[in-house]
Amino acid sequence: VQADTGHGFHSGDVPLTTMIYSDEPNRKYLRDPSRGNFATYDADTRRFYTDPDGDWADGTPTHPQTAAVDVQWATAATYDFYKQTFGYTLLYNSETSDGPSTLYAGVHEGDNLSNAYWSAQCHCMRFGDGDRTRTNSYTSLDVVAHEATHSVIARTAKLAYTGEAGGLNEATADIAGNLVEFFAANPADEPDYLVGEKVWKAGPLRYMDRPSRDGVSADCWSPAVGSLDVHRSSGVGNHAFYLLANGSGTSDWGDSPTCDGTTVTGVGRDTAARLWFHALTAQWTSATGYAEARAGMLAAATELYGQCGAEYRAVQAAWSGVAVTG
Ligand code: ASN
Ligand code: ZN
Repeated sequence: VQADTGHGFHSGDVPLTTMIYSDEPNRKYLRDPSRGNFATYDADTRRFYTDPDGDWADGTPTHPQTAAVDVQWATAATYDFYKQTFGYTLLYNSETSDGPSTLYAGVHEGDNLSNAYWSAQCHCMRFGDGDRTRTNSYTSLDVVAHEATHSVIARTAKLAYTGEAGGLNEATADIAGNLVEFFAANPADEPDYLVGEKVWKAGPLRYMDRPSRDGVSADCWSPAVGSLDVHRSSGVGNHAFYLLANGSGTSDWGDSPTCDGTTVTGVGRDTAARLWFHALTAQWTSATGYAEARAGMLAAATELYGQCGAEYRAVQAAWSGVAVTG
């Protein structure tokens, strides 16, 4: 196990755990044996990244290793977040219905691609470089943690990717992306309840405090929400999480209002995270929509904190605050 340094574009100067194979003593591989052997490859050449001296990339988007440093570091942070916060191990080496699989990440995907995704088929993540004019490389911490979280969802609630379950799926990925930002506390990437703020130059891709700030996402549940794109119906879940963690009227950027005009008192980010993750792993199923999300999280609150305590009532208030009533 090697302790190296990388120079990322979004992440800045970061530590990297890498390895050397005994039959190739003169090069290091961007592969982390301390975290399930997670590794990053070049989507064009399909080769894993190697380096002669362990000083990786130079922080510029033109150096081929730079995006790989961002992703490798961000995936390590995501791994540590899940392990330390929930005792959950991201199964990079795991059995799927197709046999053993490892969650690898490909960078420089496509041609100036302004997107990133997780694929159930390859059980891998892929990251585009952005067009460099309107977008940067899609390798920021919140984006990487978002994509890795799709693999967590696929192993737990298995939320569908359409309708309200799809919105809840996307919200879960956005929430985790932000929780990992808070966890990593990287001075190069301040935590903020914004999604993809380092990726799209004109502003964040999405806002959790008041999702409609992007002009298209939903703040509040309505019967129409289930027919929106999953990245827009996610607003209901993102907003509920924001209210649960922080309460209403707390945003620096707007006033984070509730949909029913009530005041919500937050339980704090750590408790909100614990409630959400417990609902995801123990209550929700593939067909869970927003009403079932509320019911499942109330059950989680009872399991974790007892019946009708402060946490239970905060969960009620947060979901009611986004117009998901019991
Ligand atoms: N970046 C998107 C996501 O992970 C890609 C997609 O539309 N599935 O949600
Ligand atoms: Zn997603």
